[in-house]
Amino acid sequence: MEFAGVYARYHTWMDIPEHTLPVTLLEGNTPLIPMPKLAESLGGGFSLWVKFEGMNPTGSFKDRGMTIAIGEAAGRGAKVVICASTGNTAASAAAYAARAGLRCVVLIPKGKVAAGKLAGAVAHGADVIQIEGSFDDALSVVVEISNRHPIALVNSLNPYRLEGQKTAAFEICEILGSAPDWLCLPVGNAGNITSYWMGFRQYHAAHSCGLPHILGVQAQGSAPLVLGHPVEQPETVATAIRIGKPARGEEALSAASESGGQIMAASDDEILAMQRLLAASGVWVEPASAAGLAGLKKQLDQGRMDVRGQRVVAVCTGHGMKDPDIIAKSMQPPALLPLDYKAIEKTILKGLQ
Ligand code: AN7
Repeated sequence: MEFAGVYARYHTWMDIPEHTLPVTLLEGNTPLIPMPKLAESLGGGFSLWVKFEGMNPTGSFKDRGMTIAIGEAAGRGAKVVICASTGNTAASAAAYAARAGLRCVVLIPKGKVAAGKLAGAVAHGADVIQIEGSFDDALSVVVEISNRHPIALVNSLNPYRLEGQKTAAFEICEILGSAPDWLCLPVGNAGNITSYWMGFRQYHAAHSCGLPHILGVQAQGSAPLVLGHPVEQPETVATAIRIGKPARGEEALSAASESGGQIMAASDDEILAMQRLLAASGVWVEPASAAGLAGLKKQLDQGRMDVRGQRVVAVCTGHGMKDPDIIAKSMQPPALLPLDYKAIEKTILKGLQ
């Protein structure tokens, strides 16, 4: 069967209004990549897959929810959509709004959005407003604007975002034949962890495919769900999850406890080290997307989790290409040589010894 996006494939599984229109860029159906080498380097004895959500049309998992949120907004006659964003939501909203012929307004925290994400929002014709504040400040402004004006909010407070995002859980169960034992993923505003837990429970109710334990991982400098209180000035190299007051925090904590999992924090160094390990296996993700696996590694190293004989899926939420500056900062820059055959040959052979 030809794959025509998450609405076409799964809309009968979604609690969405009749008026929702299919507005698709053929999102979803992302690869579940076996990672045997990485599993070995984490101690071995278990099976590991990466659900590479960076392979969606705008390079992140946000497309799964945005196709539904924008389709719903367009179907009820909205002309303008709005969101706050650390970057990926903005790029996704801009693309799907363009597809549906809607105006898109995005609010982003000044100086804290990766270049590729901002460029995406601009390329698709969104009105981008940078504010002197955090993502959390931006979210409270857009919520108020959408309450006062006929402008549709497409952040994950919008329930139709979750209806679309939960389809990733269905895909994992379909490929593996049942749910994995563990699902690891990064947590920012906590829409995605909430969506996965909804998806796994729904699929289990229909197909008795089991339920995973969920390991949600925040960045240490912005870990409100670990600390138990909001973080006023969140900081992390993983700018996608630089969020101090998660809108779906309660649901995230429930997903972790009901599933027998947990929410934990990983440091920026641990996140960047995992980004390099993933890249060494051929999968280049943005820093936030390495957080889930950074958390898994930390738990395994400290003997706090035992996954021997089990199946673990790590969700890598966004593509590395959207945040190339991080690589320039954290790795060796390329050698620069004159166009001199001997000098180039010498450098190459030195690397071979
Ligand atoms: C790559 O784009 O919040 O816990 O405004 O871009 O569902 O928020 C991005 C979040 C993980 C966290 N990985 O997901 C935004 C935004 C990547 C992300 C998350 C984000 P949620």
